[in-house]
Amino acid sequence: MIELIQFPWSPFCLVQRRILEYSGVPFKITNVPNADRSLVWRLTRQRYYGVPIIKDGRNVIFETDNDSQVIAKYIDTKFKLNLFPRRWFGVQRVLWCHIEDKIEDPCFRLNDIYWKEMVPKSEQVAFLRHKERKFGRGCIDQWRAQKSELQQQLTQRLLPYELMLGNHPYLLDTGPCFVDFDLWGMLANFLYSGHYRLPKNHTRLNQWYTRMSQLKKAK
Ligand SMILES: N[C@@H](CCC(=O)N[C@@H](CS)C(=O)NCC(=O)O)C(=O)O
Repeated sequence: MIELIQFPWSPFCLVQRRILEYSGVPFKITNVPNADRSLVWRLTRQRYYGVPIIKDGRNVIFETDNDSQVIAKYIDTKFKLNLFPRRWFGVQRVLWCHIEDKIEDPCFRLNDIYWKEMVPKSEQVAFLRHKERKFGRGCIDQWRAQKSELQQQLTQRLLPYELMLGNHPYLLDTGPCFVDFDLWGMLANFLYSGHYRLPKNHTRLNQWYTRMSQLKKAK
């Protein structure tokens, strides 16, 4: 059985979890502490410490660079999900770079404002240190102060996706592609704390999000 090694609010882990759920195959979730990647390090034979990774029997799958999508392509091929159709090869590549940079950025900052509600007490000091080492001292307080600007930024950056849903039920086509799951994961991270709603004006995106949250591959 495929094992997804993750932590629950990570946008990138949410993408892979949703793809696995969509596939309908049974899989196992193993959560690791945000600040302790020793399991990932061991499984990848000291080649990777990020999440997610997946383990499928003796195969351990992990990304080779920021935009590689090795895990999604592995699941897609194994379960014949058709999330990477040839005609959208180039367009998807452009879109996932935008989604995982411009969309992910305000999403994770807005969710991290509520970090104390997600991170177990025993892991809080390591979590805060990790964030402050990466984004500077007091970063989470700054994001809290910028909350409404970050929300406005997210609303603006989501407009192209709202427009894409004008002609078909998924971003590119009549069925879902990888970028649907990718965008879903970023937004699921934004909504994880339970303190936000998707921008009301983006009505198609709201409907699409609800649909994507439950979508199962037709048998
Ligand atoms: N492009 C990678 C990005 C994965 C990623 O950035 N994961 C974060 C957690 S959300 C991580 O583990 N970063 C390394 C760290 O926290 O030390 C993917 O799609 O999986």
